[in-house]
Parts: sequence; structure tokens; C-alpha cells
Amino acid sequence: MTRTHPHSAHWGAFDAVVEGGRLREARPFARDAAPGALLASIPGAVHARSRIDRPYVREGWLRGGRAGSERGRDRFVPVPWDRAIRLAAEETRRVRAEAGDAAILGGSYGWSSAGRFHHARSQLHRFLGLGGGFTAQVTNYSYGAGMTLMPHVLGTNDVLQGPVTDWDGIARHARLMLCFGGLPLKNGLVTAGGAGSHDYAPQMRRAAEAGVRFVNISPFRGDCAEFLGAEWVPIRPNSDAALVLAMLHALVTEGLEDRDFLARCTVGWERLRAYVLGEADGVAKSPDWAAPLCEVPAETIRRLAREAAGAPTMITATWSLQRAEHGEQPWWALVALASALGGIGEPGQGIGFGYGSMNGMGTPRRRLPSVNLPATRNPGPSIPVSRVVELLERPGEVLSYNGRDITLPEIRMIWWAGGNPFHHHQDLNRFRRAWNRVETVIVQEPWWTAPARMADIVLPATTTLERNDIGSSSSDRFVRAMHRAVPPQGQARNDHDMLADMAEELGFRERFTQGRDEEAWLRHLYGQWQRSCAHFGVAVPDFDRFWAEGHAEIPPPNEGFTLFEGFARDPAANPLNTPSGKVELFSETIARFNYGEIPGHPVWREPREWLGAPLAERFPLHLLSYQPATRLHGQMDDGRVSLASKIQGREPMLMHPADAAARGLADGSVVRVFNTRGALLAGLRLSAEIRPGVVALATGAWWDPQEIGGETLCVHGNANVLTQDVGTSRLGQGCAAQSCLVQVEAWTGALPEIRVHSPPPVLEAAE
Ligand SMILES: Nc1nc2c(c(=O)[nH]1)N[C@H]1C(S)=C(S)[C@@H](COP(=O)(O)OP(=O)(O)OC[C@H]3O[C@@H](n4cnc5c(=O)[nH]c(N)nc54)[C@H](O)[C@@H]3O)O[C@H]1N2
Ligand SMILES: Nc1nc2c(c(=O)[nH]1)N[C@H]1C(S)=C(S)[C@@H](COP(=O)(O)OP(=O)(O)OC[C@H]3O[C@@H](n4cnc5c(=O)[nH]c(N)nc54)[C@H](O)[C@@H]3O)O[C@H]1N2
Ligand SMILES: [Mo]
Repeated sequence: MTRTHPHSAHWGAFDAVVEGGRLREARPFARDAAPGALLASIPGAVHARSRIDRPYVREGWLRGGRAGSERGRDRFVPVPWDRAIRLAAEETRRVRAEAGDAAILGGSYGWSSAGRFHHARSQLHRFLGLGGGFTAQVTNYSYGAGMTLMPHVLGTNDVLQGPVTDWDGIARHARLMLCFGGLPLKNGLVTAGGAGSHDYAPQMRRAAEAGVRFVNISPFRGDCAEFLGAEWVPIRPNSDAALVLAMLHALVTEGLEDRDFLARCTVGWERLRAYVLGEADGVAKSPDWAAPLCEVPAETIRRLAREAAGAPTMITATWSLQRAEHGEQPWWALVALASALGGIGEPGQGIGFGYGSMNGMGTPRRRLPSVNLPATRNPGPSIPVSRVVELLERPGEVLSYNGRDITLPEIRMIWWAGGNPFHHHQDLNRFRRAWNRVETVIVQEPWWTAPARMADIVLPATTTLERNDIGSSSSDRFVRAMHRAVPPQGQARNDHDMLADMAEELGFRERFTQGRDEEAWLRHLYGQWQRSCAHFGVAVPDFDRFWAEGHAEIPPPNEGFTLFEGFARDPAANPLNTPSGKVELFSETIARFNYGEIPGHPVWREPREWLGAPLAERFPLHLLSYQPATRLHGQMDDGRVSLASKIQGREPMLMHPADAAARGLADGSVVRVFNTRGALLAGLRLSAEIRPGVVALATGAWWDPQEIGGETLCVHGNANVLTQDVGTSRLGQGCAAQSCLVQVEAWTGALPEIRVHSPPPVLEAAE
């Protein structure tokens, strides 16, 4: 018998088609404008060989081997659930008693799944917060530097998180859209919390049809869809700040800057102007100065400045631009450029970060909250998320962040649920050493991903298909019912249920569950949302109707949305939430922090790793590790769509034919990519769409380190064995993965087998 159940994932809402207790198909939600291809990987993932079938404990840990290097090499011992729960609870109690609550790193960064109640990270935070506290992680890998900077500059993070000026306004009013990092189609496949409707591509297509001209300023031509007919400006990676400063120089020297806007709505223009003209340091940031840095002709830079001044212009940059050394600079410089063009607050013009980074950015939607498990108070300390290795390596030392000094606590225990640090973190060989310093690692996971393999206590979690939940996002107009479609696979349990049992062992079950079961929680969370919608004057169906129909739809907004409209009209009446109430092109606050690398206004600072650095003589290729088109991060890497893209089992890497010819490399061959931090194998894909000197390898191939030829080689192609683990600056302390130089050579050895899509070595069950 075939049954269908409404369901959802970050990569799209769907109907789960079930036959004989197995998921056969994830059929796109009928209301989706343009469903994404990733749904095809879901059935395979739910029933994958890589599912964790039961709880396990690392053999050496059971024998008392705590901190140590055997993690990831040791065998796993299967244990019954009650023993696993007891061991985890006892270890938590011991660590809290011996070393204090901050000794538990429970930040657990990661995307988890679309369901908002069973959201693993939120559940873990609730458990650890109610249990006394933990060391947490703030900001994110996506735009950590940007979200720390923008409150100083614009007084808000709406400009990068949304709502940004909507696409209807862009289509109607803009005539030019400058897209730094492009508008990559692949990024529109996902929305955190579930994409009920993929409006991403249709919206940009409508804008192009309405006459908006697109410019793709990116090392990769493929960052703009063919149908946009975009002009390609193949900029050198990490040089965007120089190009933007040079555009400002061109505007000023040609008298094209919007003096009225600059005077009414900004502070610090005079100082930035002096820097741009070279009055401050004797170096004019002219197009001729920038041309060799960006490898974009000076004439192109001048033309772009004139065109932007001559037509209503929207400026966007992908989040990736700030995921680099000095990543704050291109974004701050772009705010200055948008200010000098004067379009901020005008319909369809101005600036917004991330139109090209995720589905839902710029999609017209009412300003309503989403369904959510409310955050739990955590009395413990926190670090900027991507400084996790400093945390593990340097207890007691001080980390500078955004004007504060954080004393790093000593970590004894790591607990992860709903994230994959061996996906998301940089310089994995170093990360592994830092990870192995702690005494105990507990991981909740549905699959044998790297963190599960690198754990001491492994707790198998259900996937969303095995439980009831609600999918919801603040940038999607559908709230989706997620019905349980198949029984739990193996001995998998819901994250909430295993944590409730652990809370019981530790004496606070009631506080954790609040006496609610799954259904009571879903009714409660939905009810809260329904009430807050009512508060905004929007009626949504009651829970029973929502659950039966499979979704609730938020009615469309009554009018278009323009970010900063009120401010630009009357800055005195509607000031920004900055110290001056205006756009801060010079920030006294940031200047006072006295961080040499990030002074009070946007500047050009050379990264240590980019094609202009001395290091490029040894490692002459800039590696971009971008978001994968074939999966979400590491999720569903062993799914159908991802596997079909691999080359001889390895993750594909793009390279320009000239760079391949210079190295004697052929399309479809396996190559070794390396630098001083690590080495990996990738499958070579030649393309003239990537500029020479740049290679691009998507993140998300499961980490498969093997000792071969005297080195640790990731035989599968996880880009993070190569990337640099440094903060963007002391201000943002964001992830700087996009500043990374490598060399590439042919792989002449035997092809090592990919091991990570199968379970690791386990002992037979003892009982
Ligand atoms: N080099 C480089 N590195 C990067 C980036 C880059 O551009 N370049 N991008 C960065 C960015 S922007 C991000 S957001 C991060 C993403 O990094 P992550 O969010 O950590 O990556 P995911 O693979 O989505 O990890 C989610 C994990 O949760 C697990 N999971 C799913 N559902 C459940 C559940 O119900 N219960 C439990 N317990 N677990 C579940 C999945 O199996 C998966 O392992 O990566 C960052 N890393
Ligand atoms: N299919 C799919 N979509 C996703 C995700 C996924 O895993 N899969 N992840 C989601 C997440 S968590 C996030 S945070 C967003 C991230 O969204 P982004 O950060 O926007 O995504 P990326 O693919 O890392 O980068 C976009 C493009 O920027 C270009 N680029 C890189 N460095 C530079 C530079 O220095 N200068 C210029 N001009 N261009 C540069 C690259 O060519 C790259 O293709 O994507 C989301 N969307
Ligand atoms: Mo992200």
C-alpha cells in the first residue's frame, strides 16, 4: 500500500511517498514554484548504509582512555540505550563537578534539520542550559564577520539576514545590479527551516526580463545563470575591497558622488574620501592602483563606476566575500559605494548582502515570526563560533573579539548534535589535534559522519521522516506540517527523547519536557506562533486544520518592501541604530578598539594568502571552497545526486584548461591538491568559466583521512583539510576559509578506496 505524508527539508517541502514501511520518493510540494533537484537524495539517505544502527561507545574510552589520539582509529562497542544514557549522564555530572559547567563545549554549531521542535542543536542547548550551563558559540560560519560589523555601520543585520529590499522593487526600479560573487543558482536550492517555494531563480529571471542589467563580479562565470546575460568581470579572489575603493575614487574624481545623500545620511565621508584620494597615506586608491591587484582593467573599473552613477543601481555581494581574511572590508566598502551612489532607501536600489546566497532573500513576505523552540538561557561563556581551535588549544588565554576580551575556559568535554565540525571547520588536521585534547566527546547523529566517527559516545538519532514536526522559516511563506512517515530506523531515537532520559538521570526531566509529549509540544509551539500572527493582524488556521492540510500559508504582503526607506527620507525622524544615527563610513567605536588590521573606515589590506602574496610562488592557485550544488554542506553526501557528481569517487574540482595544460592534467583524472596544512584527492573538471589561477572545490565531501605515502591524505576531497584557520580580524573573528593557496599535481598512486560512506569498524554485540 502506498501512502503519502506532508514533509519538509531545508532543500524543499515535499510529500513523502511510503510503501511497505520504506520511503520510496520525495515528491515536490505542489505549491512550489520551482522545486529543487536535491529531493531525489532523501529516500536513499533515510535508508542509507551509513545510518547508525544503535548506540556505541569507543573501545579505548570504555577502558579509561580519555584524552587521546585513538579517536577515529579505535573500534566501537555496541551498548544498550540505557547504558549509553547512563554513561553520558554520569560523565556530564563528573565534568561539571570537577571542572565546572564551562568545561562542556555545547555550542554544537550546525544546520540540524528543518523541523523546528526536534531541531537537534536547540534541544541540546535546552538540555545543557537547564543542566547548569555550557560554553556556547555565537555568530556563524555563514556571515560571522559581516554580522559583527554591520551593527556598527548600519545599526542592523537586516541588510544581510533580511528582510532586504524585495525583488519586485528591483525589477521595477533598478536598471543595473552589481553582483559581487554573482547570484549562484545552486545557493537558491535551500532555505534554513525549509523552502516551501523556490522563488530564487524565477525572481531574478523576472528582473532580467524587466530590463535590469546584471554584472557578475566573481572569479567564476558560473556564479550567474546563463539566462541573466550578465557581464562577467573575472576578479581575483579576495581583491573586491580594492576594486570598490577604486570605484569610489572614480566617482569622486569625476564628481559623480551623491553629495546630498552623503551629507544627510552618513558620517565619516570626509575621512574615507581623504583615504581614497591618497591624502591620508600618499596612495590614491585609483582604478590604476587597483587594476593590478584585482586584475581588472582600470577602464572597466571606471566604466562600472560611471554606469552605476548613471542608472538606478542595486548592489549585492554574496556572504562568501566576507568569509576571507579582512572579510569585513569589501562589505564595508560596498556600503560606502552604495552611499556614494545615493540609492540606499530608494525602491529597488541601495544594497543588500546575500541575494545570491540563499532562497528567500528578497522574496516579498510579511514581517512575521517563524515557528520556533524558544532559546534557553545559558549562564555559561561563549566564543565567536569559528575560534573553536583557539578555545581548545589555549585555555586561560584571552581572545579579542569586537572590543571585548574573552578569557577562554578549559574544555574537558565536547557535545555535538545537529552539526558537523569536520565539515564546517578549517584546517582539519589541526582541528583533529585540538579535538583530541578533551576527555570525552558525545555526538548525536543519524549517520556515521566524521563527528560520529570522532566521538566516544555515539547516540543514533532519527531523521525527520521518523518523527512529527513543523518546518518553518522567517523567509518562506509556507509553514509545513512534517508527518512521521516511516518507523525509526534501527534503534534510532529522537534527540528530544534521548535528552529527556538523560535529564531524568540528572534529576530535571520535568523541567526539560515541561510535561509535554511530542504532540503537546507541536500544539504549543504552533499555538504560540498563531497568537503572534494574530498580534500582527494575520489569521492562520488552527493546529488541527494546519496538520490535516499539511501546511499554512501566510498571505502576501500588501505593499513592496524597501530597506532603510524611512531613514533615507528623514534620517532625523528615523535614525539608524548606530551611535550617530547615520551610516557610519567612519566608526569611532571601531577606531577605539585599536585593532590595526581594521581601522575606523574601510581600507584595503592584503590577505596573507591570495594570489598577490609571496606564498603564491610555492602555491600558485587560489582555492575557493564554495557551497555544493549537489547537497547541503555534508548532508546527503552519500545521496544519489551527490554521488552522481563524483569523479572516480572523488569530489570534483574546477580548474581552467590553461592551468591544467601547464601541469599536464586531464579532465576526469584524479589530482592531489596540497599546501603546508594538508593534502587531498579530487576529481578534475576543466572549465573556461573559472578564471586562470583559481580552483573551486565544493565543501561537503565526507572527510576520509588515510595515512598514505607518509602523509594524512583526505582521499575523498574535503576542502577543509587545506583551508586556513584564522579569524577575519579581531573585530569579526569570522571564518576565513576563502583565503587559501594550494598547488595541484597528478595523482599517480593507486586509487584509495572511499571508506566513509560505510560504517566504521565495530565489535559484535556483547549481549
Ligand atoms: N571551506 C569552507 N568551509 C565552510 C564553508 C565554506 O564556504 N568553505 N561554509 C561554512 C558555512 S556557511 C556553514 S553554514 C557550515 C555548515 O556546517 P554544518 O551546518 O555543520 O554542516 P551540515 O553538514 O549541515 O551539518 C549538520 C549535521 O547535522 C546532522 N543532522 C541532520 N539532522 C539531524 C537530526 O535530526 N539530529 C541530529 N542529531 N543530527 C542531525 C547531519 O547529519 C549533519 O552531519 O560550513 C562552513 N564551512
Ligand atoms: N545547494 C546549496 N545551497 C546552499 C548551501 C549548500 O550547502 N548547498 N549552503 C547555504 C549556506 S549555509 C550558506 S551560508 C549560503 C552561502 O552562500 P555564499 O557564501 O554566497 O555561497 P558560496 O558558494 O560560498 O559563494 C558564492 C560565490 O562567491 C564566489 N567567491 C568566492 N570568493 C570570492 C571573492 O573573494 N570575490 C568574489 N567576487 N567572489 C568570490 C565564488 O565563486 C562562489 O561561487 O549558501 C546556502 N545555500
Ligand atoms: Mo552557512
